[in-house]
Amino acid sequence: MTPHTDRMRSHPPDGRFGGLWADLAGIGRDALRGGYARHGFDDADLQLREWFVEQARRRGLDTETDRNGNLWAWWGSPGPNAVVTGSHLDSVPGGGAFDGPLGVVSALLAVDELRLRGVRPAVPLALVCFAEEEGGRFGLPCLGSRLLVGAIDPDAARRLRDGDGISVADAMQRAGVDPAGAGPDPQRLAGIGAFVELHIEQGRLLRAADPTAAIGVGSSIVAHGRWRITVSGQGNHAGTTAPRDRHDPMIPAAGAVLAARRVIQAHPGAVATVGRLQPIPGGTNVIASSVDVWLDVRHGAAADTSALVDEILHEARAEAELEGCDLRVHRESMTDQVTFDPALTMDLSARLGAPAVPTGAGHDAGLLAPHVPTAMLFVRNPSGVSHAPDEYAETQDCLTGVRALADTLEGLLAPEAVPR
Ligand code: HGY
Ligand code: MN
Ligand code: MN
Repeated sequence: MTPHTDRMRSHPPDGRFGGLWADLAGIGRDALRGGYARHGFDDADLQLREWFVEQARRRGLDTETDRNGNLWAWWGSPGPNAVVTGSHLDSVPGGGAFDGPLGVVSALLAVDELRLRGVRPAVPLALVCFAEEEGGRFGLPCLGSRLLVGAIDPDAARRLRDGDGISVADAMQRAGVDPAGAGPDPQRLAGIGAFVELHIEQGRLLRAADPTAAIGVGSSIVAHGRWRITVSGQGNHAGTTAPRDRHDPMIPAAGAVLAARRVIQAHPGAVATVGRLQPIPGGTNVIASSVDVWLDVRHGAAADTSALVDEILHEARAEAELEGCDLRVHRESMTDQVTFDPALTMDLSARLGAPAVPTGAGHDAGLLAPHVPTAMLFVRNPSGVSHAPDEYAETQDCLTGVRALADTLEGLLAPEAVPR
């Protein structure tokens, strides 16, 4: 395999990246928040899926939607030791353009690149778009990959509802996927020989590792989870209720927000966030009767994350006690720490001349990693900002990412790479 940099000269940067990127630019724009609102099985997602199927068709790839609503495109008939690459098409509310779609566009262009190089895969190559990775609609991240690997009870998944009360089952049905069939897909999982997800980097660890690196290789994902805290008090009039007569659930809610910050300042490397808070009834001149607060906490392994949550809840409960409010907690998701395949990671880091870096962002690759040899490639994100409209990667770096992905896939597709 010639060094990665030489290969970049073998095929000059092409405009197809710009063309595919332009196809997506107008789909699912979030008029209220800026950026994008593309959520599992909603209209924008269905439009993106149609686009992907058309792009796959143009490349002679056979597409299928699996029992969990994940979308696949095959070069070669599905079979054992398949090399799989892809990511997701959905976004967080008001999300950026790159988180997810960059991995899908790069996978399509990597197929083009492999064909330009005359690569004839020794095993099948599949592109995949996992369903509802962000959990932006139904509250559970990596819904499609969790179902695939059996990391969630299918009935519990079907019952999840969005803000309008639409269930996952209804949304899947509307998208043409029979919800009754959702659940673990051991045969499909067993057929995967390796999974590689290319993703825009989120955060600044790649820059810290090597400010000149356009590409990084994922080494691990920190444990991360989501908790819904419901505080109940006494709704009342904002103008006529004296402080001593108040049972205002917003006070313990505020306690949770401030405790999250205090706790992570005490634990280097930890992060805890309240980005979503929903008071009922939500009137300006009304003391709320209850409030839902969502906590996103990430640190070390699952036990470390849970210990931080306990600290935060301890402080919020103390505030609830003082305010005469009731506080209840529901854990919505927990994903333990994941280390990507060490041999694959080391090989890619050497082959691509790219530093191996950890990440605090969850990915479908994190769900597959315990089951199949899995790697991640990160494309430089100059600001590190993600989950926001100004998430950005330079086109040149994206093209370098396509070539790095093509190099990676070429190595995995070669006859000598196929385990006997
Ligand atoms: O939340 C995450 O880390 C991912 O973007 N789903
Ligand atoms: Mn994301
Ligand atoms: Mn993502």
